[in-house]
Amino acid sequence: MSKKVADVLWDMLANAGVKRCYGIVGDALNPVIDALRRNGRIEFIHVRNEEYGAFAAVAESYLTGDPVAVCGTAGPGVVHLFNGLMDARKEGAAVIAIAGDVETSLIDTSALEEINPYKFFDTASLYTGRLVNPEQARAIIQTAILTAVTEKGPTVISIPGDVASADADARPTRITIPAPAVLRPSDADLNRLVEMIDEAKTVAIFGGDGCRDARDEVVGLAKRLKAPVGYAYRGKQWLEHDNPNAVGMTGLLGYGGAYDAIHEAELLLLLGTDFPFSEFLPNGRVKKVQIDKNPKHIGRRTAVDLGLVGDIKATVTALLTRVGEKSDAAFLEKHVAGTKSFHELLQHYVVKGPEIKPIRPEFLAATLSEVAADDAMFFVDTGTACIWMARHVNGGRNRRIFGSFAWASMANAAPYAFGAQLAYPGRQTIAMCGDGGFTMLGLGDLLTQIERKVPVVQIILNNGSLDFVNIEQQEAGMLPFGVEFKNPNFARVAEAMGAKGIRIEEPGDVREGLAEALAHKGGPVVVDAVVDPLALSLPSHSPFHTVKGFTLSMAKQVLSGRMGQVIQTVERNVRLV
Ligand SMILES: Cc1ncc(C[n+]2csc(CCOP(=O)(O)OP(=O)(O)O)c2C)c(N)n1
Repeated sequence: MSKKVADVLWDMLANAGVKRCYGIVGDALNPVIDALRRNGRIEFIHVRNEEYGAFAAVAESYLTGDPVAVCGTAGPGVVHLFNGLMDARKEGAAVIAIAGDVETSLIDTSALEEINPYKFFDTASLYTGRLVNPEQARAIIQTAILTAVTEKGPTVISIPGDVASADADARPTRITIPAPAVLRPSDADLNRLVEMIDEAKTVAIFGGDGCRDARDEVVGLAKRLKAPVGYAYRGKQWLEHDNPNAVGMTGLLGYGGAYDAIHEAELLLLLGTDFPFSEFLPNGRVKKVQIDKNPKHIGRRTAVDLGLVGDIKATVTALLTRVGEKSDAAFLEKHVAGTKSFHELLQHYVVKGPEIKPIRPEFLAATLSEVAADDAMFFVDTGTACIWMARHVNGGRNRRIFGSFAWASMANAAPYAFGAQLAYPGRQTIAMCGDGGFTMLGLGDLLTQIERKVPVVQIILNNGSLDFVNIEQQEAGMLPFGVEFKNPNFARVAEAMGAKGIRIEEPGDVREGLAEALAHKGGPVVVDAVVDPLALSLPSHSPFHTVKGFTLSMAKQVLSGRMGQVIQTVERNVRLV
């Protein structure tokens, strides 16, 4: 049988390192999937919702660095992919979407399930190609793959069924993937930076995911400059562990001395970070230098005094050959001490945890951090889980922590964990899910995990509410509205579906319940952790309007007869400070 266009597609994707394609089959996509079956080198992961597959692909690609494919059929199928593709765009994952398209004879006729792929994918996709003629195939597929891999983001190949099953052009379809280029700033800019460092009495560092391959270099620079190191969520896993200069995170989830360190330093080095909360970054007297391989990141969150385009490893390596050692450690010691006392404060609900019911999420997360393996992979849902993971789960050289930190979608953790487990079979994989998030997307595709017997542990923070929004509303001085719901017993639901279910209601059962979940190897586990819905959390540095808003909300609740809840909330949380 002669090669079809769809055969060329999977050949090229497999040659580029794609190992899996997540999605759902159907009409326009059928000839494409038939070719995947014939090809045999790429595993098809049949999910129950395309969005779940797209999130799984994001995690797989983020962790492995390889491109990963997803597919959805024309119209509704590709629409379901979209949220995951936005996540890939924001989190920087090479996801290639194979989008079913209507027959070429129907294009632009408002046919059933027709969607204009250029318009629809425009916001998410770095490149969208519509394959309407077999002769375009090599160029479109090549461009989609190389763009995804080198620019680290999603691309789309829209393919009508009739073109997929047409005979392929006979020309060769080899593809080569270049290793990442090394990017270093000019000597002039590096010298300017060295001057600024030499002039500054005190230096602080704030790093993000750009420090991924440069951990040792950044920690080495911090040691040399006696600089405290704060980090964005995406930098935590690289810069926190085994780093005596670590001072935690700033922002809404913040903890430690990071906020003070970056505001009190004479010079702040922003390394590989696009931290979006400008209000938590210093203005005024602090001089700022930003280094990033993506020039679009420079100066967009806060005005900087010097911007350098380069990858962090190459740039810091070059810097280390030029900067001298600073001798005064007082600034560093002050902020490390501040971090230590903040940490002690944070331990309040961890230490008291065994006696408090409903279970405090701080205690749950800290216990999880203790019982999890040194190379565990943690995934976190957008919601309060992000707070507890940031503050109470410790990273480690071989641990991974990943969330929808830049896109902030709900329901990301369970599919992330699924994709990660497929990429690293047998490695401990933990998703900390909101009950809103898990019921939004995780529950249906728990069936996929069960069928594949993947040992993913999903811990559901069963607080009966969209708690993060509950906090947001209170901080804005509103009355909580639209945030409560009723949950089933998730452990029993999981058991009925065929997974292992563990319900934890008693604080005394937390350690044992988590250990049992992590020891289960035969398939997925759902831990239904009934946690305190009133475990609200104010940011480490609460701007005045936040505290005022919170107080106002309390006042409104009192006036509306919710006094009991107010007393409970205040009573439970004021003990923290
Ligand atoms: C798809 C999506 N819808 C809505 C939001 C807005 N949002 C952010 S956090 C959150 C609440 C999450 O609730 P839940 O999953 O129950 O976790 P909790 O905060 O209670 O731990 C909502 C609604 C979002 N980020 N993503």
